[in-house]
Amino acid sequence: MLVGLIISSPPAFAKTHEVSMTAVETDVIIDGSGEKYAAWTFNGQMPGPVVRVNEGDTVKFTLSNPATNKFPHAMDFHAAEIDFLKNYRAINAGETIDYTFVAKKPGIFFYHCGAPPMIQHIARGMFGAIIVDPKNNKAWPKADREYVLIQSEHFKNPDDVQGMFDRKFDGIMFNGGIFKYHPFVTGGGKLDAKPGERVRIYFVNAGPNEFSAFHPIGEIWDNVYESGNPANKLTGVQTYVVGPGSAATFDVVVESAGAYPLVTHSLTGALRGAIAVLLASPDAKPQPLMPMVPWKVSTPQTEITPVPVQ
Ligand SMILES: [Cu+2]
Repeated sequence: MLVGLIISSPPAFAKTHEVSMTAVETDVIIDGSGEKYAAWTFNGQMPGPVVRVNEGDTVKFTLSNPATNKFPHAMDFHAAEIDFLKNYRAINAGETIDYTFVAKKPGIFFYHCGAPPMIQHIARGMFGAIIVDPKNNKAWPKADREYVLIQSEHFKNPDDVQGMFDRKFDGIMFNGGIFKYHPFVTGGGKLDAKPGERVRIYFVNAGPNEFSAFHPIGEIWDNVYESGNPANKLTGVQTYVVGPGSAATFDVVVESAGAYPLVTHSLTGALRGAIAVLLASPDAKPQPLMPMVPWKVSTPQTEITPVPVQ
């Protein structure tokens, strides 16, 4: 029995993470003009905070729905393998829920509110990413730089649930912003890298409906890892489809200095907001894992345009 006990014990390196989030119904800024959107969020930001653990770690999760909110909310972690009815149920304003899971499989996973109508809770901003780093860090090459990018649809009228069912989106966002990483757009930023660096993009498609055809203009993905699991390795990929509710990890080694727009090649999405420019320069500075949350508005403007200034 002693042997059994030892085998069933968690590995010595496994940690327990206490992760608390609060459902916050609040306005967020979604573009460089300072446009406000009546969002529903985790922790007041869209997307919610990035959760990062190691394969085998335990997550003790608590969701609070403050009494000041108007709607029920919930949390569904795609990295967990636990009972849906018990753990992912919606809680009313003024309630909390907690549950525990072990992140058994490495990868990049979606998390989202599942309160009905789920299509609206995701469209309004209740989504995010959890990275489960592989136990064996030699399972893939070391990345020199890492970013999280989450694609989602923007519906101008946050109460038009029928429009969401009818796929009538007005824009596609990366990390909760229209052209958020487009340096030619007022207030737009960029993703930095140095030539020769292996840049790892943890990519999540929050949907709620549209597929992403993720493509690096001027480059080829060195490797794509389905669901971000090193065991699911593809090589030399031009475009990789990530469906709503799915995720993948993309490695690109930028060969030379220049601009490499990362887009969904579903052009109705790219041209309505889903362009993130990876700018390769020898003096590139470090950036956070998910840059610019919340959006930093530099100069107010009345119109957003992706056309370069002459
Ligand atoms: Cu919700």
